[in-house]
Amino acid sequence: MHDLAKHAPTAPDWGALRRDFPILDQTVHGKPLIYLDSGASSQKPRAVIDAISRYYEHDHSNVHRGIHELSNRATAAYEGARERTARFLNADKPSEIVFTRGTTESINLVAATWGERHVGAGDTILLTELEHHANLIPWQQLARRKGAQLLYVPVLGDSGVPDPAKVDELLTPAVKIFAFTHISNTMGTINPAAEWCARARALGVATLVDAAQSAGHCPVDVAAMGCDFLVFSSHKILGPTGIGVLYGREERFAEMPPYQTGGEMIVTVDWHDAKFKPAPHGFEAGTPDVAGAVGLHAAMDYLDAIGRQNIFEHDRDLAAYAYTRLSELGGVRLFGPGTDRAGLVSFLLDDVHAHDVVTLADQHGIALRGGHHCNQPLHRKLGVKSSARASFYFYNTHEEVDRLVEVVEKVRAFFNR
Ligand code: C6P
Repeated sequence: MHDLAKHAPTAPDWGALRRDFPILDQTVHGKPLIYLDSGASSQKPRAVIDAISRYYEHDHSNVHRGIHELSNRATAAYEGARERTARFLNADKPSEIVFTRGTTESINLVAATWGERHVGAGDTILLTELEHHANLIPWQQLARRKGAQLLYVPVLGDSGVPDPAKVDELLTPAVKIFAFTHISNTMGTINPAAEWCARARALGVATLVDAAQSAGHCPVDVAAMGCDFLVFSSHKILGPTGIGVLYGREERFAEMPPYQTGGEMIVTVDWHDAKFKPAPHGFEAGTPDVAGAVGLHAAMDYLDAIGRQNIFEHDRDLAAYAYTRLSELGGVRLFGPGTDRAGLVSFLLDDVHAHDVVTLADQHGIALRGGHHCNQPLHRKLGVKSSARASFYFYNTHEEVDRLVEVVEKVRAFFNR
């Protein structure tokens, strides 16, 4: 299926790594905090927090504008983060990395520029039923503007696996772009990104991979994957909020008109016309989030020092354990693949609203997410309004999963009184 199941060479000291996260050392409602909501946003290690403080204490200025020392330092820090991101993704060049506000803005940028230019009336945009609203609504809006059609690879019920036969059927030369999530934020499905990109490429179809749930949790190599675009958010990979990444293959960026216009993205400006810079700066109008880039750089260094393959194995192991333990309780409906899943588990208790599960878990210090997780059509297809989700990172432990299972049992007992 996917190519991520290789074995990690050395096991990191997970307990020591956990102590790098100051926020985890606290009680909530009188109970030790158990943070199982990293799919929404990860916590930050001291190395990231310190890198941002250091930048503001010593190096901050605006970038690309000044010739003074601080501006030069800020520019070096910002461009250094771009170079680091290119290495993080194994991109060919730093110029293939554009900084945005996050996954959502990255996808909107591609839909509004590449999509505006390349998608026309009668064309097809192919998505899967797993897509987060961020990888659905921008395409919906584009399709509406252009008179294009949206098609979805259906998922096979609660398994959360996109139907392989339908991928064969729907991925045709009529498709302009196939935009899909690498890891589903509700189901934990790991899609075969390299395989799908190769098939799309052979048909001349562009690809966009939503790596919001994968970039910080497993190796992501755009060269091996063969995608045209790949997007993710810093805040889900230990970095700060407010910054994200758009990887674009050089030749794709070259065929895109500007997105936002204004300062820093121009070569020359006249009263009635302007000439624009190429990527990456041509897609980064205005003052960028320099401190965010510094924090993201530190996060990528931290993750790669642990090894993303190690993290992948760790999170998968926890999710598999949680899935098994929860499935042993009666009356729990579990979503997503039974095996071969990423580090999150969504579930529902018979006759108990997900919000009640999450609220009661919170009383025990456990942070879960409850709701539709920005996957409303998917939940509707499953015949439910919402689900509860536990999402794991390398700072979580088996003991925390045991505690979650105990609390879910308590919730069930409470509602069955
Ligand atoms: N999912 C979750 O709890 P932003 O908000 O731009 O950083 O990321 C959007 C996004 C896009 N794609 C996927 C697969 C995602 O999981 C997310 C964010 C969070 O599941 C918040 S809804």
